[in-house]
Amino acid sequence: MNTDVLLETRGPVGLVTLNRPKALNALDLGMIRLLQPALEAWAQDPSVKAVVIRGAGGRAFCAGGDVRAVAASRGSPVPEGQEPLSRAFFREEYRLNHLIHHYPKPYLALVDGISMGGGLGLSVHGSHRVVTERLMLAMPETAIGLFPDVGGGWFLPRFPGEAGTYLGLTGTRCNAADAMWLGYGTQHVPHDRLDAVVDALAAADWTSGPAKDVATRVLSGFTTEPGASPLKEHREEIERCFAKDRMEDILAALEAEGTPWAEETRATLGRMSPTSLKVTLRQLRLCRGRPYDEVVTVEYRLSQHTTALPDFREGIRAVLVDKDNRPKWNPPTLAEVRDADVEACFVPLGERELVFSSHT
Ligand code: QUE
Repeated sequence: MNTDVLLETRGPVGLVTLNRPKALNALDLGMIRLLQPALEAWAQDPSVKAVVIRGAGGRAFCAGGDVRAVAASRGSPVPEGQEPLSRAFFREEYRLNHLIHHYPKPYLALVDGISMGGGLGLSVHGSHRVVTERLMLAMPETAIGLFPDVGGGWFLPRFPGEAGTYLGLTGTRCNAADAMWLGYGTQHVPHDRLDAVVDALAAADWTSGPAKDVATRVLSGFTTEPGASPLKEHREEIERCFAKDRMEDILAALEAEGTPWAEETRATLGRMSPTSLKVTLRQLRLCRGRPYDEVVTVEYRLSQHTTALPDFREGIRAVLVDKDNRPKWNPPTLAEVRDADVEACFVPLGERELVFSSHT
């Protein structure tokens, strides 16, 4: 029996526990295949009033997608009659995110600890994101030759000003106060109150009003102040430097800024995949203000094209396999990444385009 996702009901609450703590609850295809039918069934079940999702182990909500397995599969031949993991994984992950995005009931993520990449896909699309003082939030994909997927093209441009551009390009880690300022967090609740939150949701009177309002009211009894956001303190510099449409212009603006923050940011960008940076900036500009379903179509194309490029396997090697954190990017500099190489990542996939049926 696969116990990587625990599913139970607590009265009117469908409770999901991501249960791969050794891998920081990173989402693999098996977990997606447990989650999708359970969430579909709860959406239809009138006795379930809300869904709560959390991570086991106390360190992470979800560290991302199982990009390591995808990278490994990119390097080996696909058995006859089978589909490559890179195709199945991203398609099913996007289908799950789509279900959550359009979920007909309150969907509450208790985001306690690490939440990166695919972890945002399992949380940002729901109705409530309860964050705790242990939150560590990031979209770090440019460090592994990828791009901010799972709807990054949709939610990053909705963060204040250019904060999403900054976070998507640099992979900067945010704390709970940052997450509340961004609008990712909807409630800040102390870590040691989360079990009580689940109990209160299970005991709530769901007939007293619209389910979303009931959930909000229950949570309001647990909220605390998150403190000042370090990210917010840099919002003016972020505006000045990241409201550009070309990576070269962002780097020039950071250089002109000349502050320690700007120098550190420039150094961070210098470690990321140059191809990823250019693809990500183009993604964020192209998708800004577009409806979610359109953004996801673009991102699925990006997932298929970018995982075939050398930087993806090299990024996984450097960050997750050998952990030397010394990736050799190809091409190695922004100047060598041609516009045509960037555009090639956005090309439609013909008969393999992502399509959603009306109820998924
Ligand atoms: C960028 C990413 C991921 C990452 C690191 C990055 C990612 C991901 C993981 C991860 C971390 C710990 C694990 C694991 C995976 O790290 O998507 O299985 O135990 O899943 O810089 O996109």
